Amino acid sequence: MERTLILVKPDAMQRGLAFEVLGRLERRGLKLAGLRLLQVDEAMAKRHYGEHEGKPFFEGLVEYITACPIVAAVFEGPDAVAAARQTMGSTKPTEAAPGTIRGDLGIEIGRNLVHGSDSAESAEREIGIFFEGHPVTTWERGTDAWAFE
Ligand code: IDP
Ligand code: MG
Repeated sequence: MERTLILVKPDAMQRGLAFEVLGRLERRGLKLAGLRLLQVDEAMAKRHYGEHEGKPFFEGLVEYITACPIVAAVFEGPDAVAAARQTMGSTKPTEAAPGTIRGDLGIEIGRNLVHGSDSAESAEREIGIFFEGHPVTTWERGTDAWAFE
């Protein structure tokens, strides 16, 4: 089963939207496999967002993601990466479809509420960063056969 790493970013935390974000992904049918509340430090932020180092928004991005505690979650399911990103909507909230997290709840690209891994490989790398030393649990959900064919 594919896994994806979701972060409830500081703007969503500050706006009281943590469970709104997680709930939409859970209602989609994705299965929660890991959950943490944590403060991201600069080193962790730079490790996670390494691919964006050198871009004009990088420093602001590090400041943003380290601004307050965040929730990190692992969700599991068939096509979990694509399903989560579809539910999140496009990176730029004004281009995200209505009905998506970013399209319904965000306006600015630098305050887009949620992170979701962009591939299964990225997900495994990111789970390694955010769940190092913490359990990620695969479990049988009684309703799995009704969410997953
Ligand atoms: P993604 O989060 O949809 O995968 P990425 O291109 O990987 O989008 O960018 C990572 C994050 O960096 C975005 O979610 C957003 O918070 C921030 N970001 C990307 N582009 C910009 C920008 O042009 N200005 C400000 N922040 C940006
Ligand atoms: Mg990305």
